[in-house]
Amino acid sequence: MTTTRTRAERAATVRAAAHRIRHHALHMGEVQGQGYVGQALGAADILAALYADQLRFEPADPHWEKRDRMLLSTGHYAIGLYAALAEAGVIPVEELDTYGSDESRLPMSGMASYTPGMEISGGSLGHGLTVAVGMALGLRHRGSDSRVFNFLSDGELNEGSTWEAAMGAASHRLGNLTAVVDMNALQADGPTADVLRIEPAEAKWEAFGWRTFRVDGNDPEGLLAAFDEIDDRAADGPPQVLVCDTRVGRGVPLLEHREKNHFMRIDEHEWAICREQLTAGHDGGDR
Ligand SMILES: Cc1ncc(C[n+]2csc(CCOP(=O)(O)OP(=O)(O)O)c2C)c(N)n1
Ligand SMILES: [Mg+2]
Repeated sequence: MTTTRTRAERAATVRAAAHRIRHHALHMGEVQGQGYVGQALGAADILAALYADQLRFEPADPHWEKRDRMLLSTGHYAIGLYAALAEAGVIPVEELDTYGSDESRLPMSGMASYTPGMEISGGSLGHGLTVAVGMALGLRHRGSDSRVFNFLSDGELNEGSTWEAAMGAASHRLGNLTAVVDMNALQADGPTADVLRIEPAEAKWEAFGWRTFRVDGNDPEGLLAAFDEIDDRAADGPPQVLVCDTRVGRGVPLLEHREKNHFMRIDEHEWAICREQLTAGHDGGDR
């Protein structure tokens, strides 16, 4: 990204955006009384780095041809993406009140056909990277310099289709494709390490021909440092992956330390505590 702002200044913007994304996610969780709040909190810094710093898009025109494509393959993370899209001006903040209700454009798992900013319909895991490969190839054939990002989870690295797509991307030298993996060490049935071990993850991506980075996914400055190395819009290099270690529930200690944190049920009285803890933990920095 060409900018005269220092990385520290950009990181401050990302940190502030991530904080608002977390508040939006808590709000949507409260509307439903439950949900994948922990994932949204954990991924907020990554989503903020993407939408507040990396992605090229027009908030008023989600189908703008020259946009970068951000594919959320983990449908259940939609709550986090809606929060980021609201922060980015693609979805009106007031519309978050409708999250998960009938007739809403913001169902619990986003729909490409009617959710603004949602490039693919999620739900069935392990398909995002396959679609991203096709999109990246298609954009390159058209001479476009748009980039394709695929946000995927560590649980999705258990899917064979992810690795078929990884091979395809390297074979076609899709340098315009970046995978961003939320390594929160968790999946539906428990810790990823216990369900199906995928470490050492970097070695696997490298073996599949990807240029690989690994950072603390809750550290905006580190995220931007990695994204700066990745960003060259070179459509003919190896595909690149950023493996991000994150913590479920990040920013809200009550949720960070909760057992059964894949799909959280949060008591009515706890939402206010969550909001207070989130606000108390923020350093107050802003754009
Ligand atoms: C193909 C497929 N298999 C199973 C599921 C059911 N499922 C929904 S979320 C989830 C956990 C996937 O791991 P991850 O995304 O890492 O979980 P999280 O970090 O959100 O706890 C599973 C198995 C699914 N949606 N799609
Ligand atoms: Mg996970």
